[in-house]
Amino acid sequence: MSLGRLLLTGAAGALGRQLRPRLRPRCSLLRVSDVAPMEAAQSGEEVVPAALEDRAAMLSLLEGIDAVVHLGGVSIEKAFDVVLQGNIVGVYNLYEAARKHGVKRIVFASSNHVTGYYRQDEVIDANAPVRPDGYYGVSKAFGENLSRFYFDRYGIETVCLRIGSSFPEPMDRRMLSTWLSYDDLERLVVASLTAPVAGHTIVYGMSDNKSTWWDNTPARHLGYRPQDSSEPFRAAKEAAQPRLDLNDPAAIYQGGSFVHKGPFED
Ligand code: NAI
Ligand code: 15L
Repeated sequence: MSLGRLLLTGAAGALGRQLRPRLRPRCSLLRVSDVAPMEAAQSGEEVVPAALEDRAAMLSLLEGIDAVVHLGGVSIEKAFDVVLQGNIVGVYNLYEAARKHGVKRIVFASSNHVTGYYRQDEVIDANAPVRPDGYYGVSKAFGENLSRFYFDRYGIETVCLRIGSSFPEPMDRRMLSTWLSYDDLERLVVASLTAPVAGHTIVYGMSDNKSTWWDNTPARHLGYRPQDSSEPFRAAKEAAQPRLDLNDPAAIYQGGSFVHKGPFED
């Protein structure tokens, strides 16, 4: 199934650089965008620089687009004013442009930090109330809520991916529970774009890890079936990292070290 005319934001970032070549052959057109420098356009691509907080640029960016994979924005905890521009003003600009151009579906890169203040000894699903662990998590919760509003009011479907930790391999003990391989990321994004009915869905972006804090049962209609697991990395990660200090909030809460970030000076 062709993904049609697809926009990929955040194309210069770590996950954007992974997804760009994987999505290109599936699209009739892949338009890639970022504020940071991007590789030159390949056949079947358009490269369009744009800042998310630039409303006019975003309106023109979405012209003629069928669906969006929205990875762009601030991807770690930062001062509120920085997060505000990229992740709150920016996501509003994206959805308004989508509404004006009749875009049908958006895959929104949310984050596990929307629920980072749940404990590592509990398993939650996407129906649990949000408990963000910082301004970054709050901004992703805003994106999830805004996308729900645009679905209820305007029928724009969104799949919010609460991505765990998507890296070449888990980097520490925590990521044994949160890891999402790049291949599974691709599977999840493609499933989100091609599910016959997506509505407004929130799904945790994780591989088939043996230990997990998240239950994706409410998103089974997407048809996402992870094929990788953090388990082959477990012995090495446990040997490399001494046992966790269970008085440390980073070892207690699912958000890990994000619970230590800030406050930031103005
Ligand atoms: P990244 O930081 O490598 O890429 C984000 C891209 O967005 C960058 O290329 C940056 O230039 C661009 N960007 C930032 N502010 C912008 C603005 N105002 N206007 C236009 N472009 C802007 O992040 P990464 O790892 O590739 O993550 C992609 C998305 O997935 C992010 O939204 C992040 O929050 C989310 N995510 C990633 C996780 C991971 O494990 N890599 C985990 C959870 C969520
Ligand atoms: C995120 O949301 C970040 O974008 C990423 O850099 C990782 O730190 C990830 O969460 C995580 O929780 O491991």
